[in-house]
Amino acid sequence: MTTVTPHSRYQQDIAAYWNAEERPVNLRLGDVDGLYHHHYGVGDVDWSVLETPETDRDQAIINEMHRLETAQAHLLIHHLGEVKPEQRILDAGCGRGGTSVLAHQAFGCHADGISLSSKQVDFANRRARELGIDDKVRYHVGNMLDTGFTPGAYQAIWNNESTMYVDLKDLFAAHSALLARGGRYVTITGCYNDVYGQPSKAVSTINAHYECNIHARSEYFAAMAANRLVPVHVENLTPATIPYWELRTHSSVTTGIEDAFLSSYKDGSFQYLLIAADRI
Ligand code: GPP
Ligand code: MG
Repeated sequence: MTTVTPHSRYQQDIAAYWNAEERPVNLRLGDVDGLYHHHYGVGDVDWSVLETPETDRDQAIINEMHRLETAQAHLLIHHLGEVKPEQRILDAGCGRGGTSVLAHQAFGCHADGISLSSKQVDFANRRARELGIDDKVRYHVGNMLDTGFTPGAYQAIWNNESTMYVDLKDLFAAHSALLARGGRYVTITGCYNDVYGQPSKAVSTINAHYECNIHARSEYFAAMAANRLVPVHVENLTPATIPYWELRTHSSVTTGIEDAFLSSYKDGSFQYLLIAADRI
């Protein structure tokens, strides 16, 4: 396994957390079609899956959850705009690599993924080899705040639920340096709602569960504005993700965090947000 020296003790802890992670909610969903995601789902649920005969019901629920997670990735990719086959894109906090595979398939372009977890990177590179796309899709063990990649080399960069592991000012400074002028940045993230106030008990529970630090919604826009990233589209995906979490409570792959998501989305303390921004 490749290793890097993370910059902080916290990053070492995060690498260890994701190196140890083998939750069925991620592996069994990925096994459906070989696309392994580390994010949640959006869109309407086909509730008829709950009427499936008992022997097949759990697999039907898992298939449906996976469909909604893949729909989330397609939504993010849609907001990357136009990417030409000769251009490069970067998946910051790539997990087991699912979003990069779909983005490469959408654009035919080069995709780099970066993660602190050598286990995730090895897994993702193995999948790219199996898919025969490893000449164009490469995953790297590294720190998204200090990638060592070529400045200005990327037409698009995204964080699919990975911003809660980094300081946003540092993150957007790094992305701004890597993006070409006119390039696109997209994140889908969970953020706490400034209108509610400070992080609620459920938001704190989510932080403890994933060893992350969910940012305020306002922090995103302040840190983007400070780093030449100008929002072109902002969408509150909270109503679109609640059905996914409700379906997840009916599955055999619950992790115990479902109620914290559902209660904080419903009491307004937490939001599932998409932000797309231009690098000016
Ligand atoms: C990853 O999803 C989740 C995170 C990286 C952090 C939390 C995200 C927020 C929006 C707060 P996963 O697919 O690994 O999680 P799970 O195992 O629960 O499905
Ligand atoms: Mg998951």
